[in-house]
Amino acid sequence: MVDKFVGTWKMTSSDNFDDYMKALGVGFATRQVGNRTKPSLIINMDDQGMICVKSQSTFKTVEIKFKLNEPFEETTADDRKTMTVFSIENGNLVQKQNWDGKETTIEREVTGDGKLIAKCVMGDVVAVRTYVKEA
Ligand code: DKA
Repeated sequence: MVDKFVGTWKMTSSDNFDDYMKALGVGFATRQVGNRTKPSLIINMDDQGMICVKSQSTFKTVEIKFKLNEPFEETTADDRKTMTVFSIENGNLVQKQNWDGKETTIEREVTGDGKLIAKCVMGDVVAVRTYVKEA
């Protein structure tokens, strides 16, 4: 299930991300950098089922390690401290972050043409970020 997500992905487009960051409560200066940054997403899984997701960019590199369906504490690139849980839903890798009574979801899908699409949802705001596989 997770195998198709494993690899190094490079972001090629990002739609409505500024509004998504605003909905998260990200301040102006960080949004400016966030809008300019094209991260690489590096996803690995070991034989114990531990998954590593690393988002790497000139702005910031953040790495999280977790098992599916097991909540853990995450510090996000914009410095939110969230309780996060990953699951597989309809073949997609779904990340739910909860903090300060709020919730956002990042649903990642690998499409038939081999792209990784990250759909970021906060309330009624949706951002879509597209990645292509590098390795
Ligand atoms: C993705 O492309 C989604 C990343 C979501 C990051 C939210 C906060 C960014 C603040 C700069 O995998």
